[in-house]
Amino acid sequence: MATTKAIRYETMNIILENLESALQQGLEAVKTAGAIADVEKIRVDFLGRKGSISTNMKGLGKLPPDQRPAVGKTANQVKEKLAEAISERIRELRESASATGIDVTLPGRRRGIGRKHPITQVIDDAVDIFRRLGYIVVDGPDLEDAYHNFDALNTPPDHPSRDAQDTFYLPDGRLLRTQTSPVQIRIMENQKPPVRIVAPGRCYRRDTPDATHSMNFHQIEGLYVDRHVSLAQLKGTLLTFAHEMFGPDVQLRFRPHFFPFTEPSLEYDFSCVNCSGKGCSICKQSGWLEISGAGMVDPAVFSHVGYDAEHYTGFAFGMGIERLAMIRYNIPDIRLLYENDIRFLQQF
Ligand code: 2NM
Repeated sequence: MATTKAIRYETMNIILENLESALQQGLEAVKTAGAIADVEKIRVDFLGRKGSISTNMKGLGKLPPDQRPAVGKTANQVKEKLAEAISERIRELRESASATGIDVTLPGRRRGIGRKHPITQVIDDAVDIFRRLGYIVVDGPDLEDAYHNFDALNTPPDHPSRDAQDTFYLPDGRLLRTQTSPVQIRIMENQKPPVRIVAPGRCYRRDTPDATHSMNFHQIEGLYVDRHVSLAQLKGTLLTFAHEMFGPDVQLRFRPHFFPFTEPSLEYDFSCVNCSGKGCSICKQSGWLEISGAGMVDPAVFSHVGYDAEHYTGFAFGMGIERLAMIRYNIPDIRLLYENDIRFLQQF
């Protein structure tokens, strides 16, 4: 009889022990839970219909009637303690979330005002100047064919600029334009003179990058074709540009040069914007800044686009945008223009 009684109590004690250990496990889990979702999962695991408390209570009906109230009472206490710990932990997590995340009393975050990249500023200003002189802005593809980039520009098949060392080619023979002149060829193919256009845009050359060279740079090229267009008009146009861009005291000079697409060809310089021509470190004591090239369009170019070279003449010129930006803003290294360092860009 004594043995039976002992067994009777042992079953009850096992249930009570299980409840106690479920409580301890639950409290521990609640304490270490880092997110509200984790706490909700603990609630389901311990207090849910298939949770560990309910599972222990399944044995309640098998206990002798006199033991059931004590076990039921303990189970309810365990449930209450866990439920309270869960609510408390959720309240804590909510509070810390609003403390670290959303403080409605903080002032709003200021968004910095954006600005144009110096390259874009120079393109826009140059385009404005040429618009006022009557030029129309045109563009064309960066990916060109050899005909528009070289042949139509009277560049012979063995010219070094065509070499794969200097030009980026696709396997199919197309290439990344090395200048924006192919845009002007395309316009002349489709439009009779008079033509007065500027073509700003990206160009690509297979150069080794250094302080003054980039394999991806920007140009603006101009073209004016009509009856009686002269070299003197080219000079007046470039001088007007120099004055509009850098001020009324800038001087212009021409030096003889050669390009396949112009005859005569020339390179042109502006007097140093920094020292007014007296000589300084920026103009390497020469008083002059090399800008780019220009010339009278070669009759061979006109014949490629179907213009009658007996009736029409034209001038063309190029400008390196980065070069103009470096002069205007006194930038010592072309690579600064491509690094997108906000501390650099904020200065312009
Ligand atoms: C330059 C220098 C000299 C040029 C020539 C042409 C065209 F299409 F009319 F033949 N466009 N641009 C030219 C002439 C460009 O850049 C240094």
